[in-house]
Amino acid sequence: MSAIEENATLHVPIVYGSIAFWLGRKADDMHTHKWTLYIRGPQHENLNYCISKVVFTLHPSFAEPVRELREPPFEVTEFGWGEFEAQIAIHFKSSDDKPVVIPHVIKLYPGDTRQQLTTRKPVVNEFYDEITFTNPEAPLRESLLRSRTHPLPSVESELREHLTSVSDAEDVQRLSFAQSYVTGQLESTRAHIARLDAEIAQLTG
Ligand code: SLL
Repeated sequence: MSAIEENATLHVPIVYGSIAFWLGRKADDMHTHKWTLYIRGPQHENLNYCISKVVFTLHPSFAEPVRELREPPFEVTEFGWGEFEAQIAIHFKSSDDKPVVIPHVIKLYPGDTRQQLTTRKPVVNEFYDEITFTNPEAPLRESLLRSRTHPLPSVESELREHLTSVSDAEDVQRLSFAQSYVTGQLESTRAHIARLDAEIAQLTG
């Protein structure tokens, strides 16, 4: 084992958030929205190689507000009427890593108040983050290192169609495509200017 591996800091990218559907005509006073609070892999990959359980704490107005999930999908779906701040506690498959607690506001309404409520477009309030493991124990370290080179199984969830895959690779591809488009446009504009300059020179010369 190399010295670098012994002192390894390993990062696991995660995405957490909430997605809320307005119920429209099916809404009543206590149930205006159906929402889901979740933590997931950025590309919907299964995170159970490092996460042992996720504990979601909801507003006390919900029956049994503390919900514990030991298997993915790590999500809780409820019907409700109000926005509130929930807690997501992530527990890890290692004895020395303390749970990470993330507060998260379940948003039901679009930020832009001029936007009409619609049952078609859910309100997604989602964040990308990274869990850092410093010198993880051998079994966890091995699974973390393995996850870098071996594709992880993915998790099926009804929400998948509404939640995009978040990946650096896609961003890099999009940016390099944009860059080559801009370069192409610059070149053709330069050529156009050169042609016009030549025409002007002919007409005036
Ligand atoms: C508010 N801070 O006062 C918020 C609290 C609580 C939302 C929102 C319960 C639903 C149910 C529910 O939606 N609670 O009891 O079925 O506006």
